[in-house]
Amino acid sequence: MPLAGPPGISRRERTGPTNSVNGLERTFSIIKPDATARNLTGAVNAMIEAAGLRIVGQKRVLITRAQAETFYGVHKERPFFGELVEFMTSGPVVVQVLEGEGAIAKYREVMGATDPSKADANTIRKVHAKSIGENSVHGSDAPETAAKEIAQFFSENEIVG
Ligand code: RTP
Ligand code: MG
Repeated sequence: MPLAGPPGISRRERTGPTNSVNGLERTFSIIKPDATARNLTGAVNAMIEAAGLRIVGQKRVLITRAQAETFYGVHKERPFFGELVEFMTSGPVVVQVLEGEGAIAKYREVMGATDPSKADANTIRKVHAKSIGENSVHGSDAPETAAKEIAQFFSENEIVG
């Protein structure tokens, strides 16, 4: 079957830098080192999938200091920045692309508040997080950041919707 759009042009070029494909939104997720250390990847993924989000890209990696500093660059003047970079590079993480209707807001809901003591019942952070710093998961907060964060860690052929 012929591909839609002009030949020789990739899907990313046809659609532009977007986090929305076929009407479905994509968000970027990280299962953080405190969760991988406690063997919780499957438990977190079960909560993601139960909420109706589809894991369309996933890999377990060690992120470098430079990657962590870029990723959390918006927080570089905050007092917790050094600790945050230390923590995010302290062990394996699982980076993910999640897809679904309203995926960004839905995943923020599934994650719960940044501080687990303030998170709603049955959220990932309420159930699994250790503290505000070691809070088990990251999720993008807006379409622009989702597109940027996905592109930092995934190439187009690693995302299969
Ligand atoms: P994330 O970016 O990781 O999804 O978390 P978030 O949007 O809920 O929170 P954000 O304000 O973006 O903060 C980023 C991460 O920095 C750590 N943090 N530590 N010690 C502290 O007071 C403090 N505040 C924030 C957390 O790991 C938070 O997820
Ligand atoms: Mg954030």
